[in-house]
Amino acid sequence: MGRRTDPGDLKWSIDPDDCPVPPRRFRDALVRAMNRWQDTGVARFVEVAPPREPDLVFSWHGREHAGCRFIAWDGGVAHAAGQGQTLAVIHFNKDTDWNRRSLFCVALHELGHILGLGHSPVPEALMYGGYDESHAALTEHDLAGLHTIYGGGEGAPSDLAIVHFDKEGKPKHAAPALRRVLHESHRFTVLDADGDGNDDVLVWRGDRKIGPMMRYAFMANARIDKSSGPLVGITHTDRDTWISEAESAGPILVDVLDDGRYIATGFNEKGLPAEPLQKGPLALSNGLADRDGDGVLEQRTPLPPRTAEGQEIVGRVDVDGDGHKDRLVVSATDRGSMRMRWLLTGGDPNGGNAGATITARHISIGDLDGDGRPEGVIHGLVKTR
Ligand SMILES: [Ca+2]
Ligand SMILES: [Ca+2]
Ligand SMILES: [Ca+2]
Ligand SMILES: [Ca+2]
Ligand SMILES: [Zn+2]
Ligand SMILES: [Zn+2]
Repeated sequence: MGRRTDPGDLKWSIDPDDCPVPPRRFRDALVRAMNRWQDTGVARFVEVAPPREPDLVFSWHGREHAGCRFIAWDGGVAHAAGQGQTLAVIHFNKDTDWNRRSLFCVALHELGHILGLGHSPVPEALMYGGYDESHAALTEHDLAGLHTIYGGGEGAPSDLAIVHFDKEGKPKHAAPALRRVLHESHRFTVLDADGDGNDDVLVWRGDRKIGPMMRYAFMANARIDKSSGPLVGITHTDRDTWISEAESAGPILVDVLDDGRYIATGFNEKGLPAEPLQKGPLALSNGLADRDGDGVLEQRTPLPPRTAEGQEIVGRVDVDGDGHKDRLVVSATDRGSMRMRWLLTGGDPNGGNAGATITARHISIGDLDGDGRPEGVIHGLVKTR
């Protein structure tokens, strides 16, 4: 939902007006909840009193009150507002029956919103939508979200690494990895889903189960800015779903039936699949094609990257910063992974000295932060040389 610039120094205070519980009990619950987040090593909370200005104020309100544009409303018990702004607030509903446990659980959950987490689709996660007193601890799902925003945490096979490239074309970590987002049978791609000029990362199910899609959008230095989703019902039990780009039509989601018939859907300005497209010739950059436009794909699964001399997928970006555009060549390995290498041209558009070679389970290239230089999104890095 956004990133705080100050997670390591969050100054907080309590507005005691209308507090319906003993103020000491309220404060204790808040401190215990803040301590849980502080234990992650990412956030640190410091209580302040006037004249020092807080970044976060806890206060009490009736169910309806004006002037509050909250970011998350949790069952009428509380909400967080102002996330990403100078002053964030957590408003507790003074007309709810509170006890020690509910104060703690609600504070713990709302603090997650303040730190930038949205609602999780995972029922056991603290940040699962909807308030429930059984959610009294940070789970691995909540931590994965926190570490995706601020860095840290342990690497896992389901991470997507975000890299940029050094002067030899070797990948270097550019930003925190997207932690634990690519589970077995998930697919991902990098493209500009909403047309704002920055590429996004899309993740969806690839195993013919009804499943959600997530979209991750990025800011300067390829750090995650916001995620959208889960968008449910993007994939279907009877179809195979791919997302790729057509030269003139931009990003397209294609649902393919076993006989090759398909539905192609374009994306809207919010980066979501919108209206089905008219039948017509289709050729996507991943190889899917209905060249005669009869509504049946001649090529219904993506082509593996060509071997031999390889397939140039992103030509014409200057990786090593010498002012000359370089060539990216990808090929499939015989072990089902991808190999990617840079040819640093030094000005000769057809030549090029071999830069680094990267082998990974899957690599997708784009410009996540719109600075004109490519980032790589890498799943399952095998080796670099
Ligand atoms: Ca975008
Ligand atoms: Ca056809
Ligand atoms: Ca160059
Ligand atoms: Ca970039
Ligand atoms: Zn409010
Ligand atoms: Zn919530």
